[in-house]
Amino acid sequence: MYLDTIIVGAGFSGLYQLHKCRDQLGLKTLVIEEGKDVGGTWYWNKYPGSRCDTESHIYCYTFSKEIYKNWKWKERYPKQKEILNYLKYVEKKLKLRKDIIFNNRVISATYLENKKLWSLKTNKNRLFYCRYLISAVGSLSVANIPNINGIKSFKGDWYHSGRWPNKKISFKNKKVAQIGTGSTGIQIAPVLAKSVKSLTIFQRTPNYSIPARNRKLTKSFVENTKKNYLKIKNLLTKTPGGHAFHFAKKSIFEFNETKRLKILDKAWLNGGLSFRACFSDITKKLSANKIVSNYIRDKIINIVKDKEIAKKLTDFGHPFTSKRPTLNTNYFETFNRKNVRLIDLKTNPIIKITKNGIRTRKEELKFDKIIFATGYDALSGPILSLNLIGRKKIKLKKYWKNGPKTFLGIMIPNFPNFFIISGPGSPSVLTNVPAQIQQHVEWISNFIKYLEKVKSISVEPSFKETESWVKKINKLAKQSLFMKAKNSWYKGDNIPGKPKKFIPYPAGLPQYRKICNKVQKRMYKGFKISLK
Ligand code: N01
Repeated sequence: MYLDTIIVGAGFSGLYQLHKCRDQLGLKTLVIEEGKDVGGTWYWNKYPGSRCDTESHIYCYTFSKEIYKNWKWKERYPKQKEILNYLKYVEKKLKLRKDIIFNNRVISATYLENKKLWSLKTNKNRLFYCRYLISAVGSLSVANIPNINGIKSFKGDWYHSGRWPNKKISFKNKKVAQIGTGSTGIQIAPVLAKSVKSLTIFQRTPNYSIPARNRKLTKSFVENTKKNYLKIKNLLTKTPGGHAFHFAKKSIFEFNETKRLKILDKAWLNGGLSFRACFSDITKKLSANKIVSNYIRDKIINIVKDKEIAKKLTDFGHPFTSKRPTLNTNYFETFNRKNVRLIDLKTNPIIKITKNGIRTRKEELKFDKIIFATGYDALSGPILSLNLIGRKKIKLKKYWKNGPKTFLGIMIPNFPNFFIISGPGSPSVLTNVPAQIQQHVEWISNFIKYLEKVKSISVEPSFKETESWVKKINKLAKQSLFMKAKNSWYKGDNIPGKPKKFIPYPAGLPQYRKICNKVQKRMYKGFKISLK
């Protein structure tokens, strides 16, 4: 099957990109999706307690006033099901389904230099050809399932949060093990704890977490967001993370202790990701960060009744926000329940998974079910899973051997006409992802429009620009607090053998947008465009 454009993935990015390519650029476009339906992340992440920790009125598309105004969010943070329904609504509204094929995973993509086409193969042995190939596979779609000895011998069921089965799973009265305490684990535990017989949480690194303070949205709030559609849309282009909050202008050091505490208490009570923005320097300056990190530690210690457990939950060893900040609803309170236990993997590591459960250094534990909330081979993993072979038979795996290299996070030398939405080298996971996705889809679409106009047969970035983009990211990362975390998936530390390089662009969405716009204005300087 021959197409102008193939998009891989039918989540937030793939759906919008299909609309742009098909309906605005007039290209014959197809989306190939592994799942049975649209949704991407929100199709796969059906684990108990799954919801977004960005606020609903901004965790959505803003490109269409009509779509924005016609959808009513119910809660401050939308549940997985609600986001999935939203994406299905958008898909229906834009009549996208007819150009999506489901249940097909792209297993290889090879550039045919003589034909100037990409050839794609799926796991169902279907073959496709296209001129433009766009990755909309997301940043967090390749599950990290730790290679723990004995997993095959386990008689019970096990699941990864990001590959949750499509059927209903009952945990009622079961003995459950949960490995991992990142954003996902912190969401799962309080929900599961209510119905299981016992929940044993295996923690490798304690995590800072801010109260989410979820609530039902009032009618007037919802009406207000719709009235202020343009204002909100505009605001999301101005804030560093594409969120609806600005960072405070003043440093924490401009206040005395009493005033500081008052500001922190107010932000804590409000909850949400904006907590980190209540002073200008929490995410930037170690001395400011320390004060806030200690504040959070004290809050947690106050919640958890058992002081030994509280200590284990707060033995952080990294600054707040140097790893992905998480939100919680009663996560720390969960450890006050009689049926919940914390295992600190630092002092009591897992030796193996057995027929009946998990053996740690200190004991043998029996479980009916194991949940891996162990995260992802982030950003580069999903792109590498496409098994791309570019010009001169160059394998992407080889070119990225020492870490992902892209220009603007969008294109790779020797991989012509291949575009990435929210890929390595773009702000992606450091932002409110739909905001970044829209910026990328619009930029890529403008680029393709230009390429069509000038009758380009192929385009790729120069090595020089690509190398200098990678250097720029490394330099920016070095100046940031992100590098103060010993182990973080932002730097690939969670995957054995993965190059330890900071992956996303860390200087914020407005700065990144500015650079992209400049490249566009300068007729795509940094890209080599070959004409017919
Ligand atoms: O994954 P994580 P996640 N043995 O990598 C531990 C998005 N998200 O799924 O910190 C034992 O953050 C690991 O320990 P450590 C969001 O961007 C969004 O929770 O590496 N433990 C950690 O505790 C988020 O950041 C929403 O030492 C192991 C945990 O598993 C991203 O997804 C909701 C281990 C993994 O945490 C990923 O979050 C949920 C091992 N071998 C998620 N390997 C929204 O609301 C790893 N761990 C939008």
